[in-house]
Amino acid sequence: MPVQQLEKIFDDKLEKEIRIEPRDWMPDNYRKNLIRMIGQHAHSEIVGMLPEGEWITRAPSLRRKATLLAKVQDEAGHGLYLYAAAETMGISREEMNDQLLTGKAKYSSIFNYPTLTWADIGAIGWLVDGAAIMNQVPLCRTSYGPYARAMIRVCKEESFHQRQGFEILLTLCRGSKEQKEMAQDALNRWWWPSLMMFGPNDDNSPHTAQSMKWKIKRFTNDELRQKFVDICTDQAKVLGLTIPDPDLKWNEEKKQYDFGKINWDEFWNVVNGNGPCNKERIAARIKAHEDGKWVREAAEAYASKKKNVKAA
Ligand code: BYC
Repeated sequence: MPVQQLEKIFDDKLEKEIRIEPRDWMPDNYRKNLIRMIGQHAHSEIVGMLPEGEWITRAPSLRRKATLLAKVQDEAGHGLYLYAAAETMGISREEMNDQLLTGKAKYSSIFNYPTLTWADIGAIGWLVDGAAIMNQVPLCRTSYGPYARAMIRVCKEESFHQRQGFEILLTLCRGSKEQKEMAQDALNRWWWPSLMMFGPNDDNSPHTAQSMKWKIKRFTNDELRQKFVDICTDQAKVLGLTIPDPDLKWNEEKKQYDFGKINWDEFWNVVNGNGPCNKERIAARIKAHEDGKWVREAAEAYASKKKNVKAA
C-alpha cells in the first residue's frame, strides 16, 4: 500500500480515538518517539527503586517496612510492564538496558536526589508519586495501545503509593516538634525537583507539540505542572506545612495558584548527569547488571538444555 494511504489510515485512527497497535503501520518518528518516552519511563521506575530502597532496613516500624517493601516491588513491576510495552515497538530489553547503563537514555531527574531522612520517604510518596499520577493518568488514554493498557495498572498502584506517602507525612506532622520539622525539611528539598519532573516549559519542550498531535500526550508539561501545584498547595494546608515558594499565591482571575520561577539550570544540570546522585545511581545499576550475569547465563543454559531434550 502506498505510504500516503497508510498515513491516512493512521491519521483516521487517531482522529477516531482508535488505539494504534503493534502490528499497525505507524510513522517512523511516532515509533521512535514512543520508544524514547516509554524507555525513559521504564528506566525511571527501575532507578526510582534506589532512593527508597535505602530506607527499607531503616523504616521505623514493621508496618512501614512491609509497605515500603511492597511499594518498591511495585516499581519493579512497573518497569517490567513498560519494558514489555516498548519491546512491542521493535527494541529489545538488552538494547534499552544498554542505553541506560551507557547514559544514552534518560531517566527522571527526580531520582538523582538523596533520601536523607525518613520524612523523605513520605515526601517522595506524596510529591513524586503524586506528580507521577498527574502525568500518567492521561497516559491511560495515550494513542499507543500497549502503553495505555500498562498505565492503567501502574496508576492504580501509584495512587496507593501517593496515599502512603501522605500518611507518613501526616503522622510526622501530628507528632513531636522535631518530627514536624523533619517533614518541613523534606518538603523544602523535594518541592522544586518535583515540579521539574514535568519537564521543561512548553516553549522549551521539543517533543510536546508533535506528541500532542499524535495524542501520545494529552496535556502539555506546563498544564500538568499547574494542576499539580493547585492540588498540592491545598494538601500542604491539611498537613500544616509551608510550600517553600514565597511567590505562591492564589490568582482569582485564573482560578489557580501562581508560583515562582523554576531553576532550569539546576534541572538541566541534573538531566545532563551532574546531579547529587547521578553517578551513584548508574553505578548501582551497572553493579546489579553485573551481579545478575550468572542468572542470565543459567537461564540461557536451562532454556537451551530444554530445547535439546525436546529436539531429541
Ligand atoms: N527528567 O520535550 P520534552 C515516576 C527530557 S517515573 C529527565 O518535554 P517529552 C515514578 C526529555 O526526555 C517518572 N529528563 O520531552 C517512578 C527530552 O530529552 P530527549 C518518569 C527529562 O518526552 C517510580 C528533553 O528533556 N515519568 O514518575 O515530551 C516511583 C525535552 O523534554 C525530564 C515518565 O517518564 C525529567 N524530568 O516530555 C515514583 C512519564 N523532563 O529524550 C514515580 C512518561 C524532560 O529528547 N513521560 N526530560 O533526550 C512523559 O510524560 C514525558 O516524557 C515527560 C517529558 C513529561 C517526562
